[in-house]
Order: sequence, then C-alpha cells, then structure tokens
Amino acid sequence: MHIGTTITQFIIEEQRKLTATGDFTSLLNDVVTACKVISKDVDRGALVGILGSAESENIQGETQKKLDLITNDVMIKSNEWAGHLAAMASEEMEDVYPIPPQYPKGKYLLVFDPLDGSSNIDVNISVGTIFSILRCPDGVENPTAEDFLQEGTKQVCAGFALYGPSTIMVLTTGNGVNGFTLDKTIGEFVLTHANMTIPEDTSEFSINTSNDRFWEAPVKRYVDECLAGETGVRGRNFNMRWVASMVAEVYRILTRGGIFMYPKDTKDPSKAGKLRLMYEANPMSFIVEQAGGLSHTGVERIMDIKPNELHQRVPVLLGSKNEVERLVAYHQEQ
Ligand code: AHM
Ligand code: MG
Repeated sequence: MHIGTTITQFIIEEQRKLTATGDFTSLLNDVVTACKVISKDVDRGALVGILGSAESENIQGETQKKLDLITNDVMIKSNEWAGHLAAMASEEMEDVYPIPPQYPKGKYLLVFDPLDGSSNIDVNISVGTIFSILRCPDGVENPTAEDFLQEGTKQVCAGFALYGPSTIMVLTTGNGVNGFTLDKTIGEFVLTHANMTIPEDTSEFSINTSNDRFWEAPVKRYVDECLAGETGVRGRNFNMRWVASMVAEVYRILTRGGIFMYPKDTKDPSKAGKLRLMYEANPMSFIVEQAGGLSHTGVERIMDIKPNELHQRVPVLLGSKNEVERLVAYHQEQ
C-alpha cells in the first residue's frame, strides 16, 4: 500500500528545486528523528517515571520538568554528531552548546525549545518542540551567542512538533507551510496538511485573561470589544481558547484561524513579555506569516527585531491577518 509523501521525500523534493547539497535535508532529518523520540517519551510518560519536576531552574528562573531536561538532551544527541551544525542553543541552556570536538562542524545553527508548554505535561495536555535553523555567519569557526542574534527574516527553516492526540510536524522553509502526521505504525511523518493557510478573519481569540489587570490599554480595548460580542462595536460574538501551550494554539490557528496574544504587561516590568524571541516567537512568526497570517509585538513586526540576547523575551500577537492588523492599529492610536 502506498503510504503517501513522507517528510523525508517532501524535503528532498523541495531541496532538489533549489539544487541544495543535501546537507540541510540531512539536518532536518535529524531534527525529525529527535521529535519522534520525544513523541515516544511524552507518550510513555508516567509508565517510565519521567513526569514531574527535575527540581532545578533554567536561565529564565523557571522550574524545569524532568522532561524539559530529557527532551533537551534528545535534541542535542540527535543533532550534534552529523556535521551539519556549527552550534546549538536552547531554552534550557544558558549558553551556546558548541559541537563537541570529536564531531565535524557544519554551516547551520539550530535553536530550539525542546518542550514547549511543559507546565501541561503532568496534566496530559498537548506539548511540543519548536525549532529554528539559521546560517552560521561566514568564517565563524566557534559560534558565540552573538552569531545567533539574527533577525527572524534570516531563518532558513522553522518548525514545530505537536504531541497531541496525533503527533504532527509543521514546517516552513519559506515556501509555504506544510503539516505531517506521524504514522506510529511505520515511524514516518506523512504529509497530511499541504499548504496550510490561516483565514484572514476570525471570531476566536486566545489570551491568558488572568493577566487582565496588567495589560496595556490597546490589548485591554481589543479583548473588551471581543467580550462585548454582538452588543458591542464588533457586532458579533467571539469565542475564546487558552491551552497554555503555544504549539497547540498556533496549530489551532493554522487549522481554523484565530488570534493568539501573549502581550507585554506590567506584572514583571523587567520582562518585555513572556515568550522568547529566538526559539518561540521567531519560528512561530515565520510559520504564521508563511501561512498568510501576521505576527507583531504591537509596535513592530517580530521577524524584523534585531535580537540583543539569546533568551530575549518579546510581546507576541499573531494569527489571522485582519485581527492582528486591528490590534496593531489600536497600539498606533494611543
Ligand atoms: P514554556 O516554554 O516554559 O513551556 O513556556 C511557554 C508557554 C507557551 O507555550 C504558552 O503560550 C505560555 O507559556 C503559557 O503561559 P501561562 O502559563 O502564563 O498561561
Ligand atoms: Mg516554550
């Protein structure tokens, strides 16, 4: 029986159009392998004793889950050996991870959040892995954090795996967005969602409303207007969802539209937002924009930001074009 287009076939055929060397295809294959391993680990969960806290903190001061550390290790071990990468960086590591001296080095940089939404892992709600591939600057042998600080527009590829009822991989290399479902019977991701596009309009919003009192005026206005429904200025009712796993929210938006907001707030004035630019906001922005949506901070397009540090946080407003534009206009009006 024909199984359809596997992710490997898809990547090879895409790269052929660009007369690529095969290096990038192999790198992506290693990332895909890591996500299959993580999918299996998430699936096994309590059976193998890997749920719960690791009783350590990451650089952001967040308590790490055992699975944060396990999945970080899976990403490193799957991607360090093949000679495609010059270095890696992750949400779970303070500094850049250099390729160990016993392995050859390559021309790409890989940055990732190995387990996004990990506060959900112990309650069996969808989590995921987010990644972004950048080019290592020419002539750089031993990349430092500085070499990673490239605008989102420079990404070669961005993707995420979503470990939900199905395991799904969503990818862009700047030529549209495609989704693949893991067929666990054969261990292959198969193309199931070709050319994903985000509807321009939506009546569904997504924000953690427990932060309401800390929001700035434009976000408060936007949400209040959605909540007023058909009796307010919007003249129609809105629905709300909050999964607390960005991977799940973005996948929902790719499937049926919507707007996702993790805005700047005054809860902790030292932070510009909750989500991290390099391994959350930029890859998701690349995917969302390639699917016809928009991704903005309210003040600027996320992918135009010149990063100033590896673990930088940014406000994130992304999804259906017309809703994000409206919210940006509210920021400009103030
Ligand atoms: P994580 O990378 O530590 O899991 O944090 C990022 C997650 C996002 O997936 C999600 O949108 C957000 O944090 C949820 O935050 P909150 O717990 O404030 O609702
Ligand atoms: Mg995350």
